[in-house]
Amino acid sequence: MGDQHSTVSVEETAAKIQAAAAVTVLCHVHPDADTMGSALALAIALHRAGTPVQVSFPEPHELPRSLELLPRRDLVVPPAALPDAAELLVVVDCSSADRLAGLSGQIAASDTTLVIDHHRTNTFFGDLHYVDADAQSTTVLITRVLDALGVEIDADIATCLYAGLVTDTGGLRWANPESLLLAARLLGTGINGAELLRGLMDTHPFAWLPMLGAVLGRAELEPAAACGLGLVHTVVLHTDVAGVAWEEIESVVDIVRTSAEAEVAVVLKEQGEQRWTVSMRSKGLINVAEVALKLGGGGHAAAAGYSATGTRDDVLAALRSVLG
Ligand SMILES: [Mn+2]
Repeated sequence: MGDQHSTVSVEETAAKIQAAAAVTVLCHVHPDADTMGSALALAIALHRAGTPVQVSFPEPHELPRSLELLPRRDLVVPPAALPDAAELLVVVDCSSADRLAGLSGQIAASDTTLVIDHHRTNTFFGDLHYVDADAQSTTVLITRVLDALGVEIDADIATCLYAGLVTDTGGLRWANPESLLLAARLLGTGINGAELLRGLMDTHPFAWLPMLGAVLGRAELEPAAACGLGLVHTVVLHTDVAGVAWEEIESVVDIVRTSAEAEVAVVLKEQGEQRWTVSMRSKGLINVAEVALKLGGGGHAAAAGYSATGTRDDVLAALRSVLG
């Protein structure tokens, strides 16, 4: 296990990748566009350079519909098809080993685990870490690595990088200057950014609408919670989600967080009998990554999450006590 002393520069990261005879790239469980875009961008570059490379992610090994927009998914293999041990394991967009779920055993089995991530709550669980919490997406970091490797950013790689960049910046809503400059550079390769963004962020099956109706109808506002800054929360029950993929459920919090009266928005998603995953968003006054850390999870200052057990009221009570 590494620690902060195992931090490496972008040049050292590129050199390590260049020296590897074969590379396995792992994404986090329930992959999103940032983890998969990062993995595929790196894999496409390595494949082109003649380095054997494969991408995988933990079970359930089912790619969200929106990520079918990404190129070269033939580089993605199911966990069972991975070698037992990789010479170089690159883990992208994962703040902790548990985000690899059933694939976390790959860390101990590989010669070297290189973690590339932008979560402030990263636990430095590998051997080498290129972690920069000021980067707004892991694809920003992958771009720096590809530049250090002298890789040409073609349309396929640009599509993967752009997918992670736009989704992790809320469709560039909170993009910083580095992100916007990167967006301009990637669009300059000729990719259709509007079509990609619509497919990734603004497209849902019809079943999303009745699910939203039920879930938003039970939203509650607690003006006194979160130090008086206001908390809005709702619950996604198992019975709401028939015919709706988990990625559709992930989008609920982005609607709940628009409530003007609440600094913090929370969605409790029922995973089983008294088992929940909790998504949190803040508007900037409360650091929800710190809240999530205290409750066993992690994330970013404005977007974080954790797992919890108990009744809905137990989970909300524990959350209120941390939020203040
Ligand atoms: Mn990310």
